[in-house]
Amino acid sequence: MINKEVAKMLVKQINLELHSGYLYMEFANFYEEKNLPGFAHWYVVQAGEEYEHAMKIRKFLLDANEKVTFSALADTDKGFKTPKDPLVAGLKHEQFITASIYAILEKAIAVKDHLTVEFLQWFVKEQGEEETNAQANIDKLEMVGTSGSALYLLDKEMGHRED
Ligand code: OFO
Repeated sequence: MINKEVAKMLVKQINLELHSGYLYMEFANFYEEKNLPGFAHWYVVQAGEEYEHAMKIRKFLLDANEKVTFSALADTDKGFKTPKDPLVAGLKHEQFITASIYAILEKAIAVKDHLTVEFLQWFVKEQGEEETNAQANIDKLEMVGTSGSALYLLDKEMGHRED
C-alpha cells in the first residue's frame, strides 16, 4: 500500500515527534524552575500535541499494514540560561522537523506513493503553524524585554493555552 522506504522514514518520524514532546517537557522543567508556570504550561500542552502527531503517523502505518517498532529517544537540550533560550531552540527544532517532513514528502512524490503524499498534507500545514507559533513566542518575549511586570503578564497569557 505504501512504499517501504517511505514507511521506514515515517517510523523514524514517529521517534522525532516523540522526541519533540520530550524536548518540550524539558523546556517546561526549565520554566518551572524559573517560576514561569505559564510558559511551562504552554510547553506541556505542546508536548501533548507532539504525542498526537506521533500517534497519527503510527495509525497511518498500521492502517497500511506496516510494522511499527519504537527506538530510544535522543537526549534533550539542557543548559538554558534565559527565558528566551528555549524559545529560540524551539523555533530551530520546528524548522528541523519541517525539513524532515519535507524530505519524506519529496521521497513519497518521487516514488509515486500518493497515499503518503496525501497523508502528509496535514503535517505540511501543521508545521507552518508550529513555526509561526514558535516565532510568535520569541517576538512576544522580545517585546516584553526585561520588564518584570510585563513578563509576569505574558506568563499569565501563556498559561491560558488550551490546545
Ligand atoms: Fe510535531 O510538530 Fe512540533 O515538532
